[in-house]
Amino acid sequence: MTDDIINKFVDAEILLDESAYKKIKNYNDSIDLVDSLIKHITTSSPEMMVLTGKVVEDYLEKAQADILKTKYSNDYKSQMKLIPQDYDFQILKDASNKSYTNGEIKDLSSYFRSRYHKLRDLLTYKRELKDNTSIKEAMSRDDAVNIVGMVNDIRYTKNNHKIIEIEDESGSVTVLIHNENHEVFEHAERVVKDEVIGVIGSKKGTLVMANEIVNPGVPRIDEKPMDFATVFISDIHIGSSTFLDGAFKRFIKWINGDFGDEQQREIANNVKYVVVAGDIVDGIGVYPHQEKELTIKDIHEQYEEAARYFGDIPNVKIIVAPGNHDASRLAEPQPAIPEDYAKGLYELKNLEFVSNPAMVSLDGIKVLIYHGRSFDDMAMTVKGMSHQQSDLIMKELLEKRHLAPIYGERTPLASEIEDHLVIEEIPDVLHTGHVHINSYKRHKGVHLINSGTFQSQTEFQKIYNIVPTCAQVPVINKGSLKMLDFN
Ligand code: D5M
Ligand code: FE
Ligand code: ZN
Repeated sequence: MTDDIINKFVDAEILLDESAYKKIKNYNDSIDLVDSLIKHITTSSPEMMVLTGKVVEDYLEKAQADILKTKYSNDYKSQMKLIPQDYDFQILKDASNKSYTNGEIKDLSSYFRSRYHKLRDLLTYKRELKDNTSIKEAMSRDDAVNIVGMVNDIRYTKNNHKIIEIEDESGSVTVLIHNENHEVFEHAERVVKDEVIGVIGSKKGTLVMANEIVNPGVPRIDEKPMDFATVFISDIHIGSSTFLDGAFKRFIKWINGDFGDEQQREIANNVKYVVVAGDIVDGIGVYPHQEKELTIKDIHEQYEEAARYFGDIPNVKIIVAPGNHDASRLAEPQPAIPEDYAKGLYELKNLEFVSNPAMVSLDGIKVLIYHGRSFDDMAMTVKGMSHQQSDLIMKELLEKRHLAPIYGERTPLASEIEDHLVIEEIPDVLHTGHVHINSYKRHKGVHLINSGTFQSQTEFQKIYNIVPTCAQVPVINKGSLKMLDFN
């Protein structure tokens, strides 16, 4: 690719400076751009010897303006995206190549130590916990208690007070939360096993009476300017007999400017990125008797079919993370979908694969992508939480600064040397899927999005009374959420 760019200019007897080269290389469709640039230069300024970054920039700006003009003329058609866009795409965090173990037990202690230290560091930043001591030290003194620990047990007394057992490297202690202490008790009801919390209270014999439970939490973030649109989808389940191919085709037509009313086409025209948060295909052997519900029974074929669909979305950067139906190991963090399974998708030059979870930057907007397997555990464990309201779960995970706090339930977590599911950096957008039900909330400035599904209700979901919201696609258009319906 790199040599192709240079060779083409050499053939045309045009020299490139470094900034021009970088700008061209960073384009999604750089070879098309090279061809059109050479044609443009040889016709309009045949004497040009050195192509600078500024010329490339001006050329693209003019091209964009021409597109807008076309848009406002007679019809919209797909030509609006014929010119490649200038992406600023970066992968900020990806666990694909940072997974060192097969999830073997010997690494469990380093995994938990990593989790504890990362979260304790975040908690120690908090004003109210800056003087925290070890549990051992707190219990050897007689004054106020200010500690940070990982939750290893939660239960109730017979009088319905709450008991939370926490531990650090020095020891463990039993924390009692009185049920008449409403505010703290209510917080304690949301505490789950294996999360790391701060406890402020007083010593009472061998117990700690809690006055406050502290989460690592998130500060309010500033709104960033966004002059483009990003589309969020997940749970497409290509290969399943319940995959809504008609709706997905309409979605693709819309992105290409060929579907929808004027306002919807206007949004389509702004789309620069599509983020896919897992379950792109239905996979095989994911649940018992799945083959009865598959129209494509080979996982390679499912990805080839996916490549045909996504191949119809040119000039938009597509980012794909795996889910529990994809061809990646099940334990999280899940490495990116491997090339062996998805050759056709790997051939699409505007498509990028990342791990689950992963953090990417889209023109400076940080998007944390997580499929959402841990929502099953949260919905099962915490009163008031459900698949229907994944926004409440996302808010809670953000405050806990961990994507899958509960260890050893339905969410298989790989016991790596490092815990990759700690939310170390606050994203601008947290994008999840898995529950097949759309949700959206703004929490402290962070967009919390669940992108629903393109699969209608399955037999499995009927049993669990899960009613999916199908083919409804969230788009952040210039900073605000729009929902588009492709039913
Ligand atoms: O998940 C589709 C839906 O099914 C989603 O709402 C979660 C739910 N689901 C999936 N697996 C489980 C388990 N093991 N328990 C409870 N609920 C579950 P998908 O990942 O697309 O199959
Ligand atoms: Fe799914
Ligand atoms: Zn899923």
